[in-house]
Amino acid sequence: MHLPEAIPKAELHLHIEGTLEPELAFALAARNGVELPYADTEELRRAYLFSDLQSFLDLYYELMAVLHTADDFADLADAYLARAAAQGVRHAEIFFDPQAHTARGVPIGTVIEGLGRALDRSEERHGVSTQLIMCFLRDRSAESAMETLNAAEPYLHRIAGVGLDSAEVGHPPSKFAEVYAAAGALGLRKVAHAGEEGPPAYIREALDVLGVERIDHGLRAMEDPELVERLVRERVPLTLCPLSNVRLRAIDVLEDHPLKAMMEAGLLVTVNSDDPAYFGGYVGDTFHAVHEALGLDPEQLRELARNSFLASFLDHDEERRAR
Ligand code: ES4
Ligand code: ZN
Repeated sequence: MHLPEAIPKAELHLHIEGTLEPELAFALAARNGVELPYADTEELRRAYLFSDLQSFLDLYYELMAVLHTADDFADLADAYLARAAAQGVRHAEIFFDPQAHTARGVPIGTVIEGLGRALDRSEERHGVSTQLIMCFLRDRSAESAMETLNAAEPYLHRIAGVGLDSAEVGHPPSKFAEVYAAAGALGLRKVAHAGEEGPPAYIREALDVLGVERIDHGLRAMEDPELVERLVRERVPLTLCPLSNVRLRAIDVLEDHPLKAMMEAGLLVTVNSDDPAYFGGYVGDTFHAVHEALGLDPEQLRELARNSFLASFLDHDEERRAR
């Protein structure tokens, strides 16, 4: 059998800002004259003791202060693509959080042009095809999301779809009904984080109110057998992130993760890295970890890899070529 790391796969749940390794954070801080409140990379790594989603997000947003120029975003994305390629990734659908940058005075065009520069040379340089998914921060207002969509209009040729991320509880999908309708009318694909910390009802809302084609995480679907039945029947893909769930304390230990039970229930699940710089591994490492912790057999690992292409935005011919 191939090593789990080496199986060709697609990554569908990856926040590009969550690939900022401490070494690159310090290098960009020096380049941009930004002072980080950590003495060195080791002290920064020691800060990665999260108790929940919010404690992670606080650090995630803080470290973004080092990202200023289009070159910074290009370097960030290029470093991710090199690591992903080394772990068998052939196709990546990459989230970015424009509001986290525009709120600090970095124009959305700088972000998209910088990321786009790395993505444009990714097939040639790394053998990885790419798409970009623009996420709205759900703990900001619906108006701010709509302003973000409007600001992105000159760059829509670079954007495949929209997503919804950040602090989930108290910010149900229905808050963003209008901006998702507008995104759909512009021809954008639609996904949303739901059921990471939020209840199964948020997964239903993402499907019924936002019309998403994929659920990011969807972990808490398992509390609701009727919802599981629907997700199986409608073949709704779930982009699971097992290492993230452990680091953010949604699950105590990887051995308790319901991934295998979800596969056995007939759900179309994929395995992804979420924020690999923070959660202890890229997607190949994640395949390796679930193989070890959950005893997935080689056929189940191949199923996860197959699912990742089936659940991607690639059409059938593109998907076959990427595999
Ligand atoms: C995120 Cl793990 C996770 N959940 C929600 N929003 C996010 N943004 C970056 N990582
Ligand atoms: Zn995520």
